[in-house]
This record gives sequence, C-alpha cells and structure tokens, in this order.
Amino acid sequence: MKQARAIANINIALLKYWGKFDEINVLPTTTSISFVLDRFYTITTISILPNLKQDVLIINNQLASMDDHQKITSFLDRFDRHDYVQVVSENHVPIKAGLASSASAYASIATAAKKVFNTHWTLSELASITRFGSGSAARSMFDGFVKWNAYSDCIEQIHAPMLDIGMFVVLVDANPKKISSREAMAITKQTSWNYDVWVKKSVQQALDMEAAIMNQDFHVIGQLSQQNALGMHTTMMAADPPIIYLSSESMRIIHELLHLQDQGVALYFTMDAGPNIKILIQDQDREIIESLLHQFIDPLNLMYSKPGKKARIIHE
Ligand code: 2P0
Repeated sequence: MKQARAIANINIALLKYWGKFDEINVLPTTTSISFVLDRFYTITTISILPNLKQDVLIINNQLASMDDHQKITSFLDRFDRHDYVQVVSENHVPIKAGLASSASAYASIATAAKKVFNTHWTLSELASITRFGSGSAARSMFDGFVKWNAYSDCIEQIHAPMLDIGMFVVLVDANPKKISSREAMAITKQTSWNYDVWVKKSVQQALDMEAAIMNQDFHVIGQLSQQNALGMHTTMMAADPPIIYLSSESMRIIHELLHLQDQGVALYFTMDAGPNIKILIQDQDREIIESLLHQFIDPLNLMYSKPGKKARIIHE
C-alpha cells in the first residue's frame, strides 16, 4: 500500500477572486492576493489500495456526495495516475460557510496526490493544477502573501517579509451557503451592472496592494482589503438575481466595526462568499481589540488566527 498525508490551511483574500475570464481554463478576471490562516485546515490522506474498482472518497467520516465524488475524481485524473485511490479528508473548518473550506481541501488533496502518484511537477506547476479543483485552493500552496494574477494560470508568493498580523474570524452562521461561489461568481459576472467597474478598480488596487506589502504598510493593506471586499459584495447585490451573502447580523457587526474605526482602532474587515466577517489586525493589538469586540460579539463566535504555512506533506 502506498499512502501520503497532507495538510493545507484555508486562505483569506485581501483582494478577491470573483469571476472567471475563462471558465474552462479557470483564469480569473482580477488579481487576487491572500495569506493562509493557521487555525483552519484540512488533512487529507490518499492511499493506493489493492483491488479498488473505483475511487473511494470519505469527507469528514462520510462518503462524499455524488457531486463531490465526481469533482474530486476528475481532479485526480489530472495527475496522470494509473490507480484508483481512497481519499480520506478531515476538514477543520466550518464547511461551506464562506471560510473557503474548498481551498484547504483541494490544496491538501493536490499535495497528497502529487506525492502518492509520484508526479514530477514543481510547486508552481502543482499550484497551477490545483486551481482546477478550486481556484482559491491554488493560493494555499504558498507561504506568506500569495498572488494570482488576472487572466493568468500563474500563482506565486510575493517575496516580502510577512507582517506581524492576525485575523479574527467572526462566525455569524456556520450553515452551508445557499449558492456556491462558482455559480454566484458566474451570475455576477454575467448580470451585474457594476461588475466591470469593480474589475477595473481592482487593477489599481492590485498594484497598490503589492506596493503596500513591499512597504509593510498595514493600514494601506487593510484599507484596500476592506474596499475591495465591500466592492465585491456590491457587484453581487447588483446581479440579477441579486446575491446577498451578508446577513442582518453581518451588517450589525460591520456597523460596529466602522464605529471602532472612526474612533481610531486599527482594524479592517473583509467578507467572502458567506455571512462571516474576518477582521485584520496587527498581532500586537490582539488583547485590546479582542476586549472591544467582546462588547458586541459572543466570544464563542470569535476565533483568532495567525498566518499559517503552505500546504505540505505530514506523513507518508
Ligand atoms: C477569494 N472566493 O478570492 C474569493 C472571495 C470567495 C469570495 O475564491 O469556482 O471556491 O472553485 O474557482 O475558489 C471562492 O471561489 O471558486 C473564492 P472556484 P472558489 O477567496
């Protein structure tokens, strides 16, 4: 029996990927920039077992749905393999709640698959393949700040020191979302009247974000990140039918955070394809900001994470 086990963290985009220029080749319309969070991860073990007549996929102790089975099997077929495998994936992420569990899932599957199928790809080639599982997963393959350029299949680390930052995740609702990111971004791109404006704006934001990362400028990074996320959500709301991931509880928290910002508290927020809110801070401010957040967020729904590491093999 041959086996490989890999771990991958979720990543949170400071500039978002929301729409494909080319759906078949998974090429994004915008440059996205992210970093991984060490608190949320997926561990995947892939085993080549004798006598398998098809792939066996177990996610969180349950057989994968038909849909997931088909997606993961076709993803594994990209590895020029000669065996069926057993894939056992454990998600340590609230599934499908806009915390990008598909990113850590596919990044860990890709990393374990490369090892078990003995595929001779560079990390860059592997990351590029990973995007076919889930676009955002490709960004979990690197340390530090990671960039995926618009119209490109190239995902790479930005070579700059990591800032001493952290992120609070506010869990607003851990239920599965009603519409997948894949479907929602396609509807947004096709129908939203302000989608092109957001894409155009993101060109300058990407240049500014990269410069801010090079300059280690936390405030510019935070401001750009917040503007970009709010912009992404306005494109969804302007779609037909409108896509609204943010709930009334998300909005209540956003108003409280804006109020803290007005008072000079150094925090910035971002939201993905779900109602949860992520709050970017400098790690040195953690204690004071946490006590401020506790005034309007149940501590049970608040989780803090530092930046994590790239996807990697943990056991063979
Ligand atoms: C991101 N999201 O940049 C954005 C922000 C969600 C909101 O990437 O179709 O699940 O599999 O490539 O990777 C979620 O999109 O979409 C995502 P597919 P994916 O993190």
